[in-house]
Amino acid sequence: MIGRRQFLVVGAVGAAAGVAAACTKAQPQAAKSTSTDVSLAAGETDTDLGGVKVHTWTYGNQLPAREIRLKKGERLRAELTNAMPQDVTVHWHGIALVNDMDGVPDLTQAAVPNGQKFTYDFVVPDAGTYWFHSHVGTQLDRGLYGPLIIEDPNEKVEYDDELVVVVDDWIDGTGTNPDQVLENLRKTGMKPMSPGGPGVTSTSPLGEDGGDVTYPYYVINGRVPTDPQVVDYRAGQRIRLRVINAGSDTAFRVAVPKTSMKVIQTDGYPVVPVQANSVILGMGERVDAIITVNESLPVIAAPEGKQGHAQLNMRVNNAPSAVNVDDFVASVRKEAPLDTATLSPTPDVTLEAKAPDQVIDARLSGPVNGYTWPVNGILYNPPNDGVPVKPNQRVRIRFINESMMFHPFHLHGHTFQVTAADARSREAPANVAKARKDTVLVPPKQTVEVEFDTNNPGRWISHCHNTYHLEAGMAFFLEYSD
Ligand SMILES: [Cu+2]
Repeated sequence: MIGRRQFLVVGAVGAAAGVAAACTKAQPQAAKSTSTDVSLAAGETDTDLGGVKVHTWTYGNQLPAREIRLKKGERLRAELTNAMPQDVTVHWHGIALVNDMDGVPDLTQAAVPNGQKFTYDFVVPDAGTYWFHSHVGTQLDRGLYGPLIIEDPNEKVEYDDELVVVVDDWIDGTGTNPDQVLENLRKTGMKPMSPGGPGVTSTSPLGEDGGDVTYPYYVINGRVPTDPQVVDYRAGQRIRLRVINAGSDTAFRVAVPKTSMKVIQTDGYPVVPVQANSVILGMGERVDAIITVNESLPVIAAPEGKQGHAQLNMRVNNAPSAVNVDDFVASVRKEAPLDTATLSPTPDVTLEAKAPDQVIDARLSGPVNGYTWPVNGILYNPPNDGVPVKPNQRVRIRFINESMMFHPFHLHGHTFQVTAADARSREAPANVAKARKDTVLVPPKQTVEVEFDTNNPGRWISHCHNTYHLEAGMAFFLEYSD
């Protein structure tokens, strides 16, 4: 077992190396990498979701937070300030960064109290669609999130424009808030939602339980479907959708009427392209897909196992859309969606096949003892109970879901390869490598196996990306030094 002090040393060395390798934007010619400076002011704000006014917490008074975009290999410096009544952090979801910049309270840093600041400073090694969000308490179910897009100047993907689509389930400021939601779940130990709601269909790969929370709204880029964001395009434009599920308790099926999506990436990593009519995304997952827009059409996200939908409108020639959205949502629910875990990685990101040096079983269960969600019978207890691994080894994690609810499981600091996904293996043979991902859907009563190489020392949390399950203990962490 490695002590806390050693980990702080590891982190400090990594950060110092990052500083030495980078310089500021003012003198880019002198450096291997340029840097981008942003400020993230966490605070309370009044936000208009499109006729629905809510008081919530955001970074920079904006929902989602202003997009951060930089190039692969560049350095990001983000100064977080806190004007909120709770401590806060920023986690950079999916980025293989130095451990002490990972934003996990009690594991990689002390959360930042009201009136204090913390500067995140790290190099982004990999291109793709990522995002950032608070990792404290139930704050992800407020408005503390935003897109993080890393471009690869050498990427060979053709499109004319891109559209970042951040999907979320919304309850904060609607007469309750996420802390009260969690308190109610703990009090009742039961879910307020009856199983088998109208959103449940026989095509659901996630079973009959859509989640623990009933949300009044679903939003895309902070707007409800009755007054959605509108983006103008010319007929025939090829649009790269970068879809991010920033929800806390909701998986979404994403689809565009009359349109086949060419799926090219998931969780920032390229896949062998496939065409899909709809893609299911668990909380924390992302998908990049290219579509051609020939007429005004909505982008739709249908919450799995729940009623309603989220929407964004793509407009061509200022024309209204002819699509009946309710009919389209119903049709999307009838057809099996693409699960990104079944995709094949491109050869350049496929892990070399080798036997694992270590296998870690993570048995997921709950709710037990009221409202707790343990892993291997243990509730997350940082910085205790870390799982030791060794550097430069192949590690396999088997996520064994013994519960009746789906869990999108996320590993920080690494992008694993899905190697087996139970029922879904029928679609892609078990011995064929599947997508590189940092978050994977683990359906009820199924086992999903992932593998990765221990090439980024530190203390890395692995957790369910359901905000309430994480707060109720569904996490563990790996630890290693180099
Ligand atoms: Cu979960």
